[in-house]
Amino acid sequence: MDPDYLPFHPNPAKPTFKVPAGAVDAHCHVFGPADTFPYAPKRKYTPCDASKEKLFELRDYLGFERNVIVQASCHGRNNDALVDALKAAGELARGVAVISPDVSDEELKVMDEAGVRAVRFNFVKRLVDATPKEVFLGIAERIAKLGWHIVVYFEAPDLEELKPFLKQLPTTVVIDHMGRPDVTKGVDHPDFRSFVSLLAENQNMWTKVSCPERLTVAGPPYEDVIPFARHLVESFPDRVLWGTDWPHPNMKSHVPDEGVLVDVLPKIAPTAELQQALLVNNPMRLYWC
Ligand code: 0GY
Repeated sequence: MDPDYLPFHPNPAKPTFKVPAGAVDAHCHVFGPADTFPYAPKRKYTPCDASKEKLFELRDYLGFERNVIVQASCHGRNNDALVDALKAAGELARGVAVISPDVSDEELKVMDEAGVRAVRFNFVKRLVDATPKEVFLGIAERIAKLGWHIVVYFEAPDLEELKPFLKQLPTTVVIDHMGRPDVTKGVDHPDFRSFVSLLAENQNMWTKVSCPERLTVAGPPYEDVIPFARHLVESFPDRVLWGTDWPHPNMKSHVPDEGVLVDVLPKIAPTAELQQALLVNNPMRLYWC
């Protein structure tokens, strides 16, 4: 079973930027290994195995202390690989699961005890078949009672249609990868301004200023994505998160070097105060309180 995209970088560069003590990589994944944790039969892509051991090695190498591990679509609604990684990491990781509406209270309890603190609603059409919004709203009501929050993944063209739904969600809502803007349009384009307004008007909405490797047209070192992330960090310093996105599923243009990704950080969060909020205080408040 070969992966259908590029494997992750075998030996990333040591970043020049030193992340603050206690920094959190708030968006990363574990995949398989497939012989222990098989991929979902209905997955839209086959990843390369990316074990928890490799993830923790990368965490230490880059100077991070903690991870937020996000369930990706290739594992469907089976969170076993995620829960296994969370249990191995103990206090050093939290998780974002993908669940079905018929999940039992007992299953939720097991996930909560392992460190799951959120569910992910994925609207990216190339990754998942559509889930009716009422189903998501039902899940939202249930997980809100556990004190969990919601992570939402969609692409910029779907924002307007999704806005009424996003505003109905009863918890903190974290939007993956800045709502995936088209960076060729610039930060002043109505599409990105609409995304910024959503955050400005809804205090419960946060975003991850992550994934320059997916959003870039120019390629590394991702100068074309920096203005978008910096704008969000400076406008909403207390509601932004950052992650490596290791092992970068579905990357076809180039193999991202996590050392280069970390070196983007001082360009999007140019002061020590902004870096502390982005990398430590915000993720700790959301996932470790
Ligand atoms: C990411 C990116 C992607 C994949 C998934 O759930 C997933 O399969 O998240 C992507 O292809 O954009 O890391 O968020």
